[in-house]
Amino acid sequence: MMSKPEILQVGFYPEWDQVPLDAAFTMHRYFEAADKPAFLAEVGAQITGIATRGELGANRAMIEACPNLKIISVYGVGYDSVDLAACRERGIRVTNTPDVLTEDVADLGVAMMLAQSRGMIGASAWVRDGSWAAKGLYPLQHRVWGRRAGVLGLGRIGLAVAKRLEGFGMQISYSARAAKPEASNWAFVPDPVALAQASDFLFVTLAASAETRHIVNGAVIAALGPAGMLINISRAANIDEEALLRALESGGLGAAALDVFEGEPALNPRFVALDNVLLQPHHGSGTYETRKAMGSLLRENLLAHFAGQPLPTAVL
Ligand code: 8YV
Repeated sequence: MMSKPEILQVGFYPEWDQVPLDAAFTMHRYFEAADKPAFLAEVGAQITGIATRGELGANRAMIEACPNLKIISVYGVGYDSVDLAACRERGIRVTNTPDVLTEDVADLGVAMMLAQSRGMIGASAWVRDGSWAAKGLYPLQHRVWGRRAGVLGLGRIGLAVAKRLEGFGMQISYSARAAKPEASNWAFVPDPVALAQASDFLFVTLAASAETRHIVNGAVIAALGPAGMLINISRAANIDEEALLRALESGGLGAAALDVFEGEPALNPRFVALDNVLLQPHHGSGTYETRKAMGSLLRENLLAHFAGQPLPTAVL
């Protein structure tokens, strides 16, 4: 009987993924190892595949600890935490899980905008803690419909966000490498500062890379301004968090709704102290339906590779 391929499992997967993974592969649970460097030294030579998560990736040290590595399968659309240069040097395949999560991430981004603009988290507390009865009407908030939305990055998720915003009658502008034919109804504004100036709500939806690091800088944040809201459903690295915190603390930016943070799940405690920020735990794709689809695609890519078949969703 052929031995099962040896896979380095970087992070947790739910049981409905873990059971079929254990059936098809010998899974080495890196995330459970107390001494991770020692664990890699022990199992690295046996590893021919890595199963990771979008936010965890696979760095060069991990890749180099696995001299027989052939494929990295990412549970997530973002592969910015995978060292692609190290993979290219050795011809290591890389796959991700696009499309299956697009709509959920877009849903959450729009929900975050609505929840923060209409003060829904505070309003729920207002009812629950008796303030409604004791203090009367909840303070007025701000509408969303008909206002200006900017989408920074019109890939799969940005396009899904913009289509949702059309339903709110919003004036939509977007930034991308080039104008997109499918976006002819919206204004193409390539410069991020100009896009922020044209927006009340600015969605950050572009894939993270070395080129996009801190693309949302102090100038973009200032252009969005005291009445503006920044919504980030991409990666924290796309935003200069220090500039963002200063603007939120000083009133230079009206509000933010964030699903990702530098150092997550730990985040800068200054965010927690602010009442003009909606905080979400990197949950854009966090539904049963979507995570099950992501897990299936993660496995399909690994199974296809070891069967010598074309990879369903290859990045490299
Ligand atoms: C994933 C994400 O759910 O797709 C990505 O890149 O960041 C999320 O949608 C997360 O990485 C899974 O752990």
